[in-house]
Amino acid sequence: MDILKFKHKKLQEWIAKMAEMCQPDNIILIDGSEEQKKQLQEEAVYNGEIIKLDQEKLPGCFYHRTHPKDVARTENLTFICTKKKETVGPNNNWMLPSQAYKKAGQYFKNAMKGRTMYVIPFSMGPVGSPFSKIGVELTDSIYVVLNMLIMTKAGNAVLEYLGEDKEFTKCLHAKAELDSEKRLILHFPEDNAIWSVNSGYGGNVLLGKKCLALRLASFMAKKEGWLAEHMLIVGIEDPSGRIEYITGAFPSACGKTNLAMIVPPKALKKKGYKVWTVGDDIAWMRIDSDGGLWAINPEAGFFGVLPGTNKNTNPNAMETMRKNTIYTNVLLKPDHTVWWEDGDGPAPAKGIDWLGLPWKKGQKDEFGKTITGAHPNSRFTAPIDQCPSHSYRREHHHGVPVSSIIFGGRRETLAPLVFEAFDWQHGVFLGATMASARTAAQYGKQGEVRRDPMAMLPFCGYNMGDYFTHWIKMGRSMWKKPRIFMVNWFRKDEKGNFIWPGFGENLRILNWINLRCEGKVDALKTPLGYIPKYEDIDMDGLDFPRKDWDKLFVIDKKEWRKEIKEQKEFLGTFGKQLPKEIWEEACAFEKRMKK
Ligand code: GTP
Ligand code: SPV
Ligand code: MN
Repeated sequence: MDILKFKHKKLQEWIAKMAEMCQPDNIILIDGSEEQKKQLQEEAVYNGEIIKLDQEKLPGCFYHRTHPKDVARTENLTFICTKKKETVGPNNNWMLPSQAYKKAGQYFKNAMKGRTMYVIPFSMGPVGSPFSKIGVELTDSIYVVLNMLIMTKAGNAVLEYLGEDKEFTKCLHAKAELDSEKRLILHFPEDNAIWSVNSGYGGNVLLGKKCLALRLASFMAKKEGWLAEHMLIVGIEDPSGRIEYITGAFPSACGKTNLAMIVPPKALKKKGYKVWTVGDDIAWMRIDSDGGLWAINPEAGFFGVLPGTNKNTNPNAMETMRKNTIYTNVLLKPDHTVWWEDGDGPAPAKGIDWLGLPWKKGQKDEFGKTITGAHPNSRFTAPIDQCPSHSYRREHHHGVPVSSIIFGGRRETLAPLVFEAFDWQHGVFLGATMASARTAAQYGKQGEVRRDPMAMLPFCGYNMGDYFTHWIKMGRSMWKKPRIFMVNWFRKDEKGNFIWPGFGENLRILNWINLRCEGKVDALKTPLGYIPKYEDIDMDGLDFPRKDWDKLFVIDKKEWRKEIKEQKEFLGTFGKQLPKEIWEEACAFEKRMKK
């Protein structure tokens, strides 16, 4: 085995050490060239790792199935490894670094025998920007390499930037045997390292994404005074040309990608509203010299949910994935194109499902349940700049100014369509007590409501009590604070139907949010916060009567009192680490609801 030579000594030594443990047959450097990418695609097609789709209908597109027991992030196998257990808080699984290295080391040992180790130098954010972070991922999966080439800026330019001694995150990944019993996703914030073994799925293995850009970055952000958040970033341009940028945190599979590329309803488009997509999953935010908060998206691609995505719900996503896209865990049609539930067009008569089994339309399992062709967490990986609404500002190293932050979740009852926090501290409380129904993006009981503060429960790399304190401090350091809002597109009526049409129509709500930020519209005060007046929402082209609107804003005080009890119980789990300001907000809310 010949080891590549690098002028960066630490990089050289680290690769040698990891290769010594994993024993790959050879080592290949990912240079970021089109030529090498094509070669890797061919090789992966040849060895069956990916399937080439119809290159006329879907140019540059490929298909991949992950192991049936490896189709979503596994939070129970994800650990933050620090010297002290208190550092990670009740929100994380913890392991002592020495133990973690030892345990995973057994699984990595000889894991790449007979395989190639790929070395991927990558940048989260523009290469060379002071706000970007560099990582190097070692992996034995071409699927991972091809995804990283879309999701990050990877290749020679990054290596050059690293020079002889610049800092980078050491990321090690091996599929190994894909054994779910031996799967571990380990983070070492004190060593700036990540080890992931026995998985081949998304957030578990594209180590720049959740592992670096959220878990490790949140840890760094706390120290350095910025925010690393699970947020979309979108700009809304009004007919006068003014653009307001909104960032939004919703838990996994709760609508970030959709909102990031929202298409204005016809009547609003005609008036001149435009949308600018900056990011759909992660935002890094810093306070700039103007006293405001500025956001960048450290990613270069989307890793988006497919079921439910179609020409009507998200036309920009459909356009984005027409070429150079990797489709994971969907139905493969006989003509080598793909299909998923609630996608475009009727279900095909037959195909090969996400498990790799022959599939027929309407086929039921032994319990009479319809067998889906695509896994509910099936996804597409596509470059952001293929999105028709992508923002030219995405490449600016300082990002875009944030006017408002929205928090949201999937609540069938209780939570109104939208309301505004009284101030920053109240907004932090709203984020801290957010809850949402569990989706297919994580293992666990689907539909169960769980607390997911700022949609960061699975991604905050340290004690969330300290994280709330950090948020409060950030507010104090800004003299141009974004306003904070809560939204819920998912409230249902007695019959179980969504009351609000959602998707593109959500722009009407974003417009109200922007008017609030510009001080152009007043609102109604409720115990929850400020809610819009029906007449202040532009309903042009939408038949949405007042009686339905009112259903979206019913405040059931009895149910809310139950909710407050649960909120307080949850906040209590952070013990003395919980900032007193948040507890005071909870008590104040309780008092308002008693009146
Ligand atoms: P992650 O990539 O897991 O972080 O998810 P995400 O937050 O980006 O969620 P995404 O936009 O992919 O949406 C997930 C699911 O919610 C899809 O099936 C969408 O069709 C559905 N969805 C998104 N927006 C709305 C909405 O406004 N109303 C309704 N009813 N469904 C929505
Ligand atoms: C999420 O689950 O929030 C995702 C998908 O964005 S993954 O990258 O797999 O974490
Ligand atoms: Mn996400």
